[in-house]
Amino acid sequence: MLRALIWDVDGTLAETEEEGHRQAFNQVFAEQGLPWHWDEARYGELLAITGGKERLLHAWRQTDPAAAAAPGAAQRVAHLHARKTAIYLERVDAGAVVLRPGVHRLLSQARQQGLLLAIATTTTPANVQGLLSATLGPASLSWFNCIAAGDEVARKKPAPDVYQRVLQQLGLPADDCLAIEDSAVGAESACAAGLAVLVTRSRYSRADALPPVLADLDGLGEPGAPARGQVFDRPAGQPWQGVVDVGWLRQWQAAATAPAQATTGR
Ligand code: XBP
Ligand code: MG
Repeated sequence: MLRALIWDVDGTLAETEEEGHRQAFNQVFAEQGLPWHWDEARYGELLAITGGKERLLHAWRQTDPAAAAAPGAAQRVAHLHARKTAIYLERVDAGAVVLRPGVHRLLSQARQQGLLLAIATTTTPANVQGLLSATLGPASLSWFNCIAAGDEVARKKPAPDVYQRVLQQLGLPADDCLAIEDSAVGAESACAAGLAVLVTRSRYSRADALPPVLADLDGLGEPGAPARGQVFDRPAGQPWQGVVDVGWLRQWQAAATAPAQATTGR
């Protein structure tokens, strides 16, 4: 029985990577006089590394391995990242990042129907608070029974840690929950925690090769602008077009968890 929706943040609630994070990284590099600029293609590659600090260090190692291994490199990364977070939050506060279509609708409907809500993300906790406050109002933080973010867990996505932490805090088995993700690394993390996953692909994840998921859509859809993709509530999967609502999620979840009736994969 579906009792909780567990939401990813970056790419799922909003197109934060392009509208917020990439711009913020590049602004820090310019402010600090660093000869780095991440264009969309480069940033798309770097998104394989989850977590902004980890992404920075990875890119630094690629361009200047000796400097990235020198004493003080970790502090330098932390300093750059702290400034990047401040810039990101300024952008979010200024309204540069908006929720993806259907997100507000589905969150509201899930609350009305008594589902629990949670967040499982690799981004910094302040970024989650800033995004929710700017887009849904500060009271929306209380809609979520659990928010697990950033360095709270030892291993970031695609490891299952952040989802396992949410399940533990909700006190629910994976079969009672559904994860909503946008990317392969996110879906791998949720799958590894035993969750069925709805993927709503984002700008940077359109070509991702996904693990077996419950649904692979291009969004949640809104009336007049349906989502499109495939639903795997039966072994072969089927094309699907529509507006994702709690009724569909319950139906897909039930099929996925029904013994010997369907699989959650392709
Ligand atoms: C995607 C990420 C994040 C952001 C940057 O997270 O990998 O690291 O790109 O955030 P999600 P920080 O799990 O929400 O898709 O710089 O704060 O780490
Ligand atoms: Mg994501």
